[in-house]
Order: sequence, then structure tokens, then C-alpha cells
Amino acid sequence: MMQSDDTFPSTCWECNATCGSLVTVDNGRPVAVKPNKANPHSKGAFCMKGARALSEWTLHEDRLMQPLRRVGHHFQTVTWDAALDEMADRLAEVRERYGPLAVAGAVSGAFFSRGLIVALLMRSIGSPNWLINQDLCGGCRAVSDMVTGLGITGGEDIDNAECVLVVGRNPYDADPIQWMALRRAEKRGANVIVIDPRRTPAVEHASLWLRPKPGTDAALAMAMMHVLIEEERYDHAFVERWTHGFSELAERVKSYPPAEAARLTGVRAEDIVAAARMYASGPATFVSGHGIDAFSAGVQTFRAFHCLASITGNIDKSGGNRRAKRPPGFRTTFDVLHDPAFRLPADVEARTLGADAFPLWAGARGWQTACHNPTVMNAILTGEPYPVRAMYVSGVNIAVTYPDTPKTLAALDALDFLVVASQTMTPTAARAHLVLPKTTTLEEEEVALQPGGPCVGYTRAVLEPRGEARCDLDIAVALLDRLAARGAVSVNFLPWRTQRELNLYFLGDSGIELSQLEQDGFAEFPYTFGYFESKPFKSPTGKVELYSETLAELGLDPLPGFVQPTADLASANDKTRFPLTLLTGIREKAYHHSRFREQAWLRKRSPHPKLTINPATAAAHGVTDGQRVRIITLDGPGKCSALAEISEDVAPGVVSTGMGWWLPEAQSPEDTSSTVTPTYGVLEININAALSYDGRHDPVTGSADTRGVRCRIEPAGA
Ligand SMILES: Nc1nc2c(c(=O)[nH]1)N[C@H]1C(S)=C(S)[C@@H](COP(=O)(O)OP(=O)(O)OC[C@H]3O[C@@H](n4cnc5c(=O)[nH]c(N)nc54)[C@H](O)[C@@H]3O)O[C@H]1N2
Ligand SMILES: Nc1nc2c(c(=O)[nH]1)N[C@H]1C(S)=C(S)[C@@H](COP(=O)(O)OP(=O)(O)OC[C@H]3O[C@@H](n4cnc5c(=O)[nH]c(N)nc54)[C@H](O)[C@@H]3O)O[C@H]1N2
Ligand code: SF4
Ligand SMILES: [Mo]
Repeated sequence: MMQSDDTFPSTCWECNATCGSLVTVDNGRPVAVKPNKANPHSKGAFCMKGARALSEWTLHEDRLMQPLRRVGHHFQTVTWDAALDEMADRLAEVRERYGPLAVAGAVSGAFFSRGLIVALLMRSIGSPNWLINQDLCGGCRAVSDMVTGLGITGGEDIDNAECVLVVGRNPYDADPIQWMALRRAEKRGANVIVIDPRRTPAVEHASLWLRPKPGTDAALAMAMMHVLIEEERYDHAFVERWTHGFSELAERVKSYPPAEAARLTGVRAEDIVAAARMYASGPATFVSGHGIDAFSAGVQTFRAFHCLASITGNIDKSGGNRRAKRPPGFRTTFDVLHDPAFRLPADVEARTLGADAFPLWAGARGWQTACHNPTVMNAILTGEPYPVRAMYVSGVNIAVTYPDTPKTLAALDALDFLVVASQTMTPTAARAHLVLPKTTTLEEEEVALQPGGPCVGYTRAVLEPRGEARCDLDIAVALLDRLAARGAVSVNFLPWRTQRELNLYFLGDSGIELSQLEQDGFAEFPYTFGYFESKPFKSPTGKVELYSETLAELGLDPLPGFVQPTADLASANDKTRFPLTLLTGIREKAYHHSRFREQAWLRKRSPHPKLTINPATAAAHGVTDGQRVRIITLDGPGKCSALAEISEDVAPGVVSTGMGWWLPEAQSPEDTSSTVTPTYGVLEININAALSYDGRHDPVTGSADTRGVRCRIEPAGA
């Protein structure tokens, strides 16, 4: 919807921090994007990606303006009608020949409506197969939260906490809302405990910094519980009334005295005891991050911290971890995803790729009902357990962000049909048969629950779509009409004709009006702590399951515990050949994963991927600051090059790098001289080229190790 010139309260949803914004539009252009201090969720926090990169990306000369169709190794523009007809023909063909399950969708997840839209589009075709990137992101936290029955993700009440426990989280770069809250907490005199193998900016503001060996955090949480149970510093009343399996947990933590945890983690026993006491003196909030997620022990690690937060009674009280609640009558994307009215038959959902091996991740019982991605990649390449021949990718740049880039590229190339919706050309889109021009979040309307506020957030379409760009719902609806005409729709699960209709459906009977959202950019709703009697925990027993009945039923460990890190499992010979432990994905303020790499000012600020190396390690390897090195991992397929940055921020033997690197400037999509499909550097400077997606997996979520793997480095010449 076109907006006249003015300043509008909105919400930036360029990342899942979702900060309240004030967007000033002049002559149809965004001239200023500023923080909205009145927003109860972000309280004035904002970042340069929202303030500048998003609007410059929206106006960038490389924005895709029309659908593109592949011709050999380059693209030609086509009309929307031609693109959608071809897409419908090809998807219907694959569906007819191989069955509906051979069609898959790929998105980032259902936190934004486009995830739901693509999932429901797939279901309408009759396929339960949609890929999310959350196995690589917050999936282990979410599934631990789910099986423990807590529902506390996003509910960190830093502003009222006496102690803030920051584990594997770098809020300075990743989340300005948390960062500002952390600084306020510090000013107030609250204790901040940081658990991180890297010296992050938060460490400078911490009362206590524990620096564990990567991947060993579960032992710290287990030992903290050991101390608190032994010293009777846990919340007896909460444990008695609202937890299940305390005696089993107490028995389990007996194996983790601080001295044992010190041996496993490398953290001094007295620091573990001090952290436990500091945390128990709270109200304390647990602020967790990607550093303990997305790896082969992610769920067990989160289970340990979730149990710690629970036995200390820090659940759903001021200064603890709030439960996500919503205004009665409001629907989230997750509600719709799990609503029986929008589901495929059980026998079809049972065939979701990965549901047999990871039932709490993929398929009917899964957190988001999505697939297990490595299983999909293998199905494309081998036809087992059944073929996947066509894919619609929207809102995820899998050629950069999935591990094992050579295999991802091979899988994309092996498909009969690939279509990618994107705002700019990406290494994923470059391999597509069709590329559809997508609106940016300044051109789209979105309504979503923000548990942090808590409030309902509103993103306003402040600009007309540039060129012929369309939003995800418009694309899906136009496609479904065509698929239906070709007899390729089982049941239409997308009844909304416009994004506005979908947003009104989310608002449901909540009593929140769109006009109020348009005026303020958000709507608060009353929130009461506790309410455990009338809103019990979402677990089989209605209590916080320290002992998880769900995990037990599936033959998985029902109690939290330490899992040997992957780096320790290597043979003696491999430990010698790959002497270092690699961390990946360290966020940079300027970039959002693979996004904004086309922004000249950001590239000036951060021109190269870096590998941070301790001075002692650098000396042992003969590496100097600024030197180009190649990173090779024990199980990985290829190499990734980066510039050495020598710093005490990492411990000896640990090296850390970012993610998301590629070179948008490498080739124009219209370049007709090319004899191969361009890879934009994803096999050279992208860390996922050096990581495996098929190594050790978390037994619950199927998450692969994106950090804590063994590697070696070698000089790469100039
Ligand atoms: N600027 C910017 N902000 C972003 C993003 C972005 O790309 N750019 N991405 C967004 C997304 S989707 C996500 S998921 C978040 C991720 O943001 P965060 O959750 O902060 O995740 P990371 O930066 O991957 O890692 C956080 C910290 O974990 C530490 N770590 C690594 N291994 C371990 C370990 O074994 N134990 C412990 N305790 N710590 C460890 C790292 O040293 C790092 O300091 O950021 C979001 N915000
Ligand atoms: N090795 C390693 N790999 C990682 C990580 C790591 O730490 N280490 N981190 C993981 C994490 S936490 C995450 S979240 C993922 C991120 O993985 P991705 O989601 O692939 O990351 P982005 O670069 O943000 O890619 C989003 C793409 O979607 C497009 N896009 C953005 N908004 C929209 C939209 O509204 N509609 C459509 N159709 N397209 C849109 C953008 O143009 C961009 O190309 O990467 C994961 N991969
Ligand atoms: S952190 Fe930055 S990019 Fe993310 S929502 Fe806030 S302003 Fe937007
Ligand atoms: Mo993420």
C-alpha cells in the first residue's frame, strides 16, 4: 500500500530482533529509518542494518525488477504471467511423474509469515516437505524448550533481573535490544555472567567470565545444579509443585561435582561455584545464543540450562524467563502451522523427509513440522528414500548458508526444476531455472507476536514495490490458481488472497485493530506472571519436565547431561593432523548472514572474511597478522580462505570465523559470455565450503556441528 510522505511507526523485521522503527518517506523514498523509543519490545534499540542497509538494499541498483528465466548460463527477463505459467507447468509435471512429495519448499522458518506461506503452499500441492534453516540456528533451544514444557524462548526479562547469565550469545553484534538491556542491567548493579570461549564485548561488562572448551557447556550447567542442590539453594516450592523428575535429576547431577566439570570444560571449579551462587541469588535470567545451539549436543546442552533455570524458580517471574503468552484470540504462524484444519493426512506427514530419524524435528510431531535438510539433500542426489525433483526457495540463501556447499550446489543442479524468490541475485538464485523478484520488508505489511514486549508488532508497507517485485503471498496465490487449473492442488490451504487478509486472520478475535497498529506500530496487551494453575506447562505431565517423558518415550536420554564434544572424538592421528578447534558464525554488526554484501560502504568497513587466531597458535603455525590462510576441517569437503586476525580473544588452539561470505560483484546475471554457472566465491571464501552437513547429528533435532569441529590451517599465498 502506497504511503504518502510522512513518518510512520513500524517494525524492522530484517532480523528476528524486530526493533520498533520510525520510517520517514519523502517523494516515495525512505529518507530516514530511526528507532522508535516508544516500542515496548525494543525501547529505542536499533542497528545500522535497519537504519541504512535495509533502505539502501531496497533502493539498490542491483534489485531484481522483473522475473528472470535461465537461458544457458545467464538470465533473460520474462513477464510474471510467463514465469508463473512455467512454474505451474513444471511443478505439476514433477508432481504428476514422481508424486507430490517430490516437490519441496525452502525458507528460513515460520517466525515470519513467508515461512508459513511456503509451508502451506507445499501442503496445498500435497507435499509435507519444506526446509527451514533452524537446525542451523535456534532449533536445539526450541526443541529443548518444547519437550521441557517451558515455552520461554524470547522471554528474557533482563530489565528486572539481578543476575543475567549470558551463554553462547554475543548481543553486542547480534541483538541491540539485548545489548542495551544488558548495559542497563550493569548500570543498575546486576551481576552479569558470561559463558563463552571467546572474549566478546559482553565480557568487558561481566562480573564473571567462564571460558569453557567449545561444546562442553552442559557440564557447567550440570555442576551449577550440583552446587545448588547440595547447598539447598534451589526453589523448593516451585520444584515441589511444578517440576517432574527432580529426584532423577538430583541423582544425575551427582556425577557432576565442580571438580569434574572443571576437568571437562577447562573452567576453574571455584568459578563454577561462584557462578552457581551468583545465579541463585537472583531473580536471574538466562540469555542464550547460537554458541550452544546448532551442534550435535545442542538439545542436551539446552536441557541442562533449562533445568537450571527451572529448579531455581526463575520461570515466568519478574527478572526471570517469561513464558510466551499472546492476547486471547490472536494466532501466530506456529498456531496456523499446527492447526488440524491446515494439516495433511497423517500417513502423508509421516513421510516427511527425516521424520523417521528425528520425529521431534521433522514431520507431524516436529517443532515446525519441517524436514531434516541433510536428508533432503541426499534424497535429491540419490533418490532415496524417494526422489525430490523440484524446489521453491524463498527467503534463504542455501548455497551460502547450508554446510557442505559443494554438495548443496550439486543438489541444486541435480533438480529438474528450481525456482528462487529473491530481492537480488544470489549464489542460490544463480542456479535456478526461474528467479522471481521479491519485495523487501519496507514494501510489505507484517503482523507478528513479539514475546519480548510483550506486544503485537506491526510492519507497515511504507513504499510501493519497486519494479515488478511481489510479496510471498501474492506469488503463492497466483501460483496456486494456476496449479489448481492444472489439477495439481490437493486441498487449498492458503485461503487468503492478500497479505492484508492473512494479517487480519492473525489478529483474529484478539480485539487488536489494524488501525491501532498503523497508528502506533505495535499493540501492547496485558501480561500476568505465573498463572501456572490455569495455564499449565505444555508437557505430558503439565509440569516442567526435568525428566522428559517425551524423550524417554522415543528412547532418547530423558535427563540432561554432558555429551563428549565432536572435536574430542577424533583419533589420535586426526588430532595431530587437525590440531585446532573451529568456531564459525561469529556475527558482524554490518552484515546479516549472507545479506548486504553488495553494499559498498559495508564492504569498506568489513572487506574480508577473517579467522581469529591466538598469538601462541599463530606463532606455532608460522602465521602472521593479515596473512591469507586456508581452513580445512576433519570431515569437511573443501577449503575456505580468510585473513588471519591475531588476537587474545580466542584461547590457544581455538580459531573463530564468521559466515555468509560471497562476492555479489563477481558476475552480472545478464552476462551472456559465461560458459559455467557463476558461484560468486561460495567455494572459496564461504566457511560452509569447509564444513560437512553429514557428520555427527544431534539425536533429537538432527543438527550438524557448525562449530567445535577439528580443523587445520595452511598459508594460502597472497
Ligand atoms: N549483525 C547480525 N546480527 C544477527 C545476525 C547476523 O547475521 N548479523 N544473525 C541473527 C541470527 S539468525 C542469529 S541465530 C543470531 C546469532 O547470534 P548469537 O546467538 O550471538 O550467535 P553467534 O554470534 O553465532 O555466537 C555467539 C557466541 O557463542 C560463542 N560460542 C561459540 N561456541 C561456543 C560454545 O561451545 N559455548 C559457548 N558458551 N559459547 C560458544 C561465540 O564465541 C560467540 O561469542 O544473531 C542474529 N543477529
Ligand atoms: N557455518 C555456519 N552456517 C550457518 C550459521 C553459522 O553460524 N555457521 N548460521 C546459521 C543461522 S543461525 C542462520 S539463521 C542461517 C541463515 O541463513 P539464510 O536465511 O540463508 O541467511 P540470509 O543470508 O539472511 O539469507 C536470506 C535470503 O533470503 C532473502 N530474503 C530476505 N527476506 C526475504 C523475504 O521476505 N522473502 C524472500 N523470498 N526472500 C527473502 C535474502 O535476499 C537472502 O538471499 O545460516 C545458518 N548457517
Ligand atoms: S537488529 Fe537491526 S536489522 Fe535486526 S530488527 Fe533491529 S534494526 Fe532491524
Ligand atoms: Mo539464526
